[in-house]
Amino acid sequence: MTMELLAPFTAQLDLGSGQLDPTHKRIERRLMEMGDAYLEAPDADTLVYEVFNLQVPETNANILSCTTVLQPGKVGREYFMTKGHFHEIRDRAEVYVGVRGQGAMVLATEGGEHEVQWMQPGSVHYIPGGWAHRSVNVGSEPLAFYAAWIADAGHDYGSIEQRGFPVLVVEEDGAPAVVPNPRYGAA
Ligand code: M6P
Ligand code: ZN
Repeated sequence: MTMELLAPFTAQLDLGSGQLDPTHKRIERRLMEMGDAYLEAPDADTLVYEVFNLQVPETNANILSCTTVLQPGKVGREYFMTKGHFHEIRDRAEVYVGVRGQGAMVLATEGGEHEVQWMQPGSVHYIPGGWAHRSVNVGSEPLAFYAAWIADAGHDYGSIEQRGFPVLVVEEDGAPAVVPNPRYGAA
């Protein structure tokens, strides 16, 4: 078997800002482009999160990774969150490591099983294949985490845009609460 020999590389993760240096590709998500994800319509085009990617060939022999820096904030009672996705190749797994701030990871299967895990600096999360995942910033400082996944996995956003997640993470009496999503499953 022949294999492509890549050059080893090292990047530096800034534990304060969550940024990776060097970053091969940076993605920015603003409220207006993900407005439908929230129950209430956002009224400003605020920056919600940035993703700092380390690129490698997208094959099942490689591992893609990135950091995400998710700003604190809310739309109505819902905390700022990522879009969330299944992997296009459903059985591909992923690992998250909390770097800064306080977060919630909402996980769901296509069958509607769901789970919420709490993220903090040093928390390590294993996301098995078949579980969609979304991160939510439940604190008052930026939430930063590192993620690594099998590089051919791909992102399926469409399923989440159509059905949503079974639960929402909202602020209730100044603290995060997990509540049913009244719009879950609606096409
Ligand atoms: C994590 C990983 C990335 C993902 C990012 C933002 O860092 O799961 O693959 O892109 O979160 O989440 P999303 O793509 O759902 O907006
Ligand atoms: Zn993923």
